[in-house]
Amino acid sequence: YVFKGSSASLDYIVSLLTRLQKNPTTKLLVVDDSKVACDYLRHLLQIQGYQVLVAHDGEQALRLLAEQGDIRLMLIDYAMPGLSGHQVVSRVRRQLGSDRLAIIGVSALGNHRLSAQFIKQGANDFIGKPFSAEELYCRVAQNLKILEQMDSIRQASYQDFLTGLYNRRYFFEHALSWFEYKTPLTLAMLDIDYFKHINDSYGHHVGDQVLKAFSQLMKEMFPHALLTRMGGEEFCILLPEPFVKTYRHLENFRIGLARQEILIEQERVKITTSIGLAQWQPSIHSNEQVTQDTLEKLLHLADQYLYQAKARGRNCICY
Ligand code: GH3
Ligand code: MG
Ligand code: MG
Ligand code: MG
Repeated sequence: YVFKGSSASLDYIVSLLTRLQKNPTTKLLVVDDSKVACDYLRHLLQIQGYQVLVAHDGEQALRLLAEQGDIRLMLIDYAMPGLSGHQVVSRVRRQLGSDRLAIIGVSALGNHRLSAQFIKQGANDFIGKPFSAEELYCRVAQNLKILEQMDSIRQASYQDFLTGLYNRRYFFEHALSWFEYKTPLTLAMLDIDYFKHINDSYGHHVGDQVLKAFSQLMKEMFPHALLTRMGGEEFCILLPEPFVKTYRHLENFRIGLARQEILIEQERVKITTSIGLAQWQPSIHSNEQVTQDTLEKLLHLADQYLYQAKARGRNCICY
């Protein structure tokens, strides 16, 4: 109905529908004490397919940002009763970096101190009033595109390129958040046995394919775990499950792996894995602080058990 009676070209409609299909809920927040200004911005942005929320003062804007969690861009006026646009930006930036939320300051054109101050407080961009719809669209689209690029860079920096699993960096930045749910956790360290032989016998690139196949098997067996390639042929499984349950799954995984042949370019490759298993129990009585040290200790313990599993002859689990 947006297009009824308008002269939007077919190209425009197709590009809009494509964008809606790709990204149906890019949420924007418009903050302005003037209802007329809010309605105008909302109208302009909605016909571009964005989902638009509105706040009439700074406090309401801060509340919406906290509640919604997935607002990608905020357009914010400078002069408002209560918190000024600058103050809101400065507060928001204590929580959300410019790689998570784009902020465009809006104010009367010609006052360069206002625009500079917006940027100094952490806004990504600035638009002077009055602005054309075209300028608004360009700036919004450009800032959203930069966020998307940031997202893909972040994702790439957290992913292991060969296997698609998480890498060490992701593990050490995020594993601790798994301790917040106050449920028992089990952590397993896995190391493929005699992997050097695989490389020596079949070549390094078959070795790579084996690592990929091994990772795929882990994903299928442990869809709810945090799966990390810690390095080389060493992997970590973190699961919010009690020890006994994880142990059973790991035993099935280990036995299944040893039985099967991985088919890679006419080669039938057999591998086994050694596993060290450690558990963490949330303390019910004390208000124990979970720190990086908690994680390091758990890893160290699992590592020691892995070492034992190797010493015991490999293809087994120690705990
Ligand atoms: P163990 O049973 O004691 O673990 O013996 P291992 O041969 O698996 O252990 P070692 O640590 O001696 O060798 C690991 C090998 O893994 C050496 C290295 O060349 C190989 N490797 C590490 N990363 C990769 C990789 O990305 N691709 C391939 N193809 N091989 C890798
Ligand atoms: Mg105002
Ligand atoms: Mg090994
Ligand atoms: Mg190793």
